Amino acid sequence: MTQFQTVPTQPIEGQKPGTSGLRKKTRVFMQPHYLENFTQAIFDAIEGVAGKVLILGGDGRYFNDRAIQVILRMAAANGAARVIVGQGGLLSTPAASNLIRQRKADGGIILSASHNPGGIDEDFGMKFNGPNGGPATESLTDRIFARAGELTEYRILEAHDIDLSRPGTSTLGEMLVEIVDPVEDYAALMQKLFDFDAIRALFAGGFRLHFDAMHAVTGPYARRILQEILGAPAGSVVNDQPLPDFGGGHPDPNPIWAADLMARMFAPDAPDFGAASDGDGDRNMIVGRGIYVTPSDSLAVLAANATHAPAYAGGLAGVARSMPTSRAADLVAEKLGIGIYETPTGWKFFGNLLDAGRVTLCGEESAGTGSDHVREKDGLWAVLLWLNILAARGQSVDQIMRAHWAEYGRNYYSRHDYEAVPSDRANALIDRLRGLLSDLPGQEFAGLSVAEADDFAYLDPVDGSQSARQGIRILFAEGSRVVMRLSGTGTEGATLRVYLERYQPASARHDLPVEEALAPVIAAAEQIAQIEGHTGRSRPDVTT
Ligand code: VG1
Ligand code: CO
Repeated sequence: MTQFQTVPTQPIEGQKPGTSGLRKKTRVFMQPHYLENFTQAIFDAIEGVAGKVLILGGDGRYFNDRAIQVILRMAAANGAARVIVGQGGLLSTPAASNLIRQRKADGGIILSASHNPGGIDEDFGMKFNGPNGGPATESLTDRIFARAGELTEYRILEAHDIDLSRPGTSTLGEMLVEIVDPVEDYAALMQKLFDFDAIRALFAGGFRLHFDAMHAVTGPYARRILQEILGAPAGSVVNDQPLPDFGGGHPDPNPIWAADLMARMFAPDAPDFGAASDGDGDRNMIVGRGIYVTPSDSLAVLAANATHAPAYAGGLAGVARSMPTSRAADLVAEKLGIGIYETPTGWKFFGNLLDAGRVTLCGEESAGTGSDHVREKDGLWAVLLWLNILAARGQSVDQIMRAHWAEYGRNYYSRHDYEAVPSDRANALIDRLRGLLSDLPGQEFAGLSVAEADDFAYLDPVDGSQSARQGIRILFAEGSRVVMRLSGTGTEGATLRVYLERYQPASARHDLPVEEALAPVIAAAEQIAQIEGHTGRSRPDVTT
């Protein structure tokens, strides 16, 4: 027999969603009432879930399975009509976004700390997406946080665990629980967007792919779509078994954490195309034989070539990029005569632009790219669009990049991360910069003169909402730029991100090592921000 319970609780400090949901150490999430409080706060902030349909799944990290059982029991006790769960508790973030839209659900809960490592001593996370399939807007996350701060009780059902291992429908109290294949609907969507015949022909012609799923959620998706449907040979997708600790690695697709992939792609017998994805499947990394494509460049190339894919054959409405992302995409948008939007970091800011039909493609420097097909960034989608373009153009990644730079110029780009810096020191660095902003224009640092400096503020052109203090921008007269902000996804101290960009129009100078091309910008950033003085570190912990 099932029994509803109202459990007395009290607010737990710090349940404030960051750039992408609430992220904490797994052990914090496992504390009594922690998950329950936050879940109830979400339900209350959306005015309850009575009679509603929700999507639920996660990236398979440690505690994913337990959290799903708890959330199901709470949804039932709160009167939800139906919860649709990915088999085995798995759903990639873009697949969850798609399911919300396909099934016209009222929203969804995605369990993931994305690119952060998993395990009992690592990170766990939880995000809520609304009926458009996109991340909760800032006003909603503010409401969730406010609700979490005043909670006195939550509702839960006493019941046995639901078997998540087989597709089918069962009941939990009055609520229906529907277990679905996590890949099926997503694969069908991809088939609609791209020229699968052309990609199939590419593989049939001997084109070699190496996709590293990093033991995260994309494994089953990549195996089904790339190998089973598109015919890439078995073994093209590696590390395709999702593991609770991602095999001990960081499921973060960049040259540092996907070092194996980089080594493979720079070896003499390298495959034609390499790619990787992150914990929850929304990020992508693109590598050609002997050439790494920065996410900022990738966005620009995809924008310039999207019409090769059936879904975008009619052209793009516009392009949006997060502020720290390089301005390579701006040059493409300008040439195409379409809109270009600059938003704060985090996918939630793209939702309104996509919903309003103002943009078709969006991207972030952190390896996130996506389109209006869902309301999240989408790792495998980016890989498929690249494959579609490669098939259509019949050129290598290297040839495509060189031609792109020759046409538009090259935006050399790098991000330097200083991780787990004591929060007071990181805040002091940013506060000091804020104080300097008005004096910077006209001053010279490492041979670069400052043209403009500000703390980025965003006015959403669709709903008029405002978001201030989104990152320090320093623009130099030569078209170079430094951006500095603190991460909103870490779980330990503060992470200072320093984004460095330098524009080089001349083809003869498109072959420089990135660090060399950026040297003056790196020196100027240090002189202006006194990074070593504040953090005590003479070099970044991670450079991507
Ligand atoms: C980081 C990235 C940001 C991305 C966010 C979520 O945020 O910089 O571009 O949207 O992670 O991505 P922050 O605040 O740490 O810089 V994911 O793949 O973690 O959902
Ligand atoms: Co992610």
